[in-house]
Amino acid sequence: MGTIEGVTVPPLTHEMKVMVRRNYWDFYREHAGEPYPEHLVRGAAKALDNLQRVLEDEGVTVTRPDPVDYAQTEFRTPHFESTGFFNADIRDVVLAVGDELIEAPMALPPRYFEHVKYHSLLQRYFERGARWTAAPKCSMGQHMYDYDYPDEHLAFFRGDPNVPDDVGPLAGHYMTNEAEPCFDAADFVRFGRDIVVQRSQVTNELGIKWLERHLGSEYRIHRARFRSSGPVHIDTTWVPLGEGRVLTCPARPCLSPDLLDMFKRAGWEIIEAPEGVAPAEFQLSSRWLSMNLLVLDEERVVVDQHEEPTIRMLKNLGMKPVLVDFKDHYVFGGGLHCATLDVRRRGELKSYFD
Ligand code: ABU
Repeated sequence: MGTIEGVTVPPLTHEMKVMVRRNYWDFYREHAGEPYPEHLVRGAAKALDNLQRVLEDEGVTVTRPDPVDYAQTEFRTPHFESTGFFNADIRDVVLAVGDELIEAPMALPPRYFEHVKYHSLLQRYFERGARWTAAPKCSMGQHMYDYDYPDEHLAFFRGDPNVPDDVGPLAGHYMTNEAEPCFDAADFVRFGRDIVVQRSQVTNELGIKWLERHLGSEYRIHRARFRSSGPVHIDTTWVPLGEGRVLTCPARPCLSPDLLDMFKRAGWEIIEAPEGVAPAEFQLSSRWLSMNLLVLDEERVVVDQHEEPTIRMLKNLGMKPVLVDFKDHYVFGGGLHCATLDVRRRGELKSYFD
């Protein structure tokens, strides 16, 4: 699980606009480099502690990064200068595939050094037998981003259904180009030996190819498209609920017939997630954090205790919702899946889609 202490408001550069909802752009312009308001950090830290307690009560071993004072995080590379880091979402930074932990190259400058926060934790896993890999870090130089990408298209937030088909990612046009491989780990979702990925504002085709070639024939990568005007991270769009069931976001329907066929042929049920209850339009995420669930096993799913419609859906499916008060973490853009990384699970590695 991640930690939130020390989060700093990132500068609102052109590329950061894919992360931040338009009505917060002025806040980010005014407060770049400053700590986020203390009451927000305190609330999110408490939500994370709630989650840790609930997971431990369910018998999950939870490890968290050592506390590090990142309050002073200005940095400069030969290609850019920035401040970092702005959330607790380890899911974006590290991909766990089998016994391998892969540091994602990331795509946004404030996240360049985010892996450092997890370094000693990853080293401890390495010492206990995990394979530890870092994907080639991209430079995050200006040549990687499309500076002609219009602000008004960057302002179409993830899953806004009113966006016409001929703009932005809906027309195959992204803010990141293909100059260097980049990806955030949260654009990949694992189904045993099959991994579904979306080309997003922070994951490009070269990044996907890097992972595909790196993992080799043991895993199959499936590229998928969803109707989203600003895709960033797949874990509020296509979310496994255990063997045979996947949740789909009604605001971001799947546009890949091959993927739908693959799931249907294997007998998987594709279930529309209910609307979330939180009225807020979070500054760093869509309102679909309600479906950003943490599945513990075939029966138990961790879900925010306020998300009544989702809780009802899980019960109707015969699953056991494990409730946690996590809503105060949403402001930093991360739900239960984002803030966690399941590193070790019982069971066998399966192929579901032969
Ligand atoms: N980090 C997950 C956010 C995805 C979304 O905004 O829907």
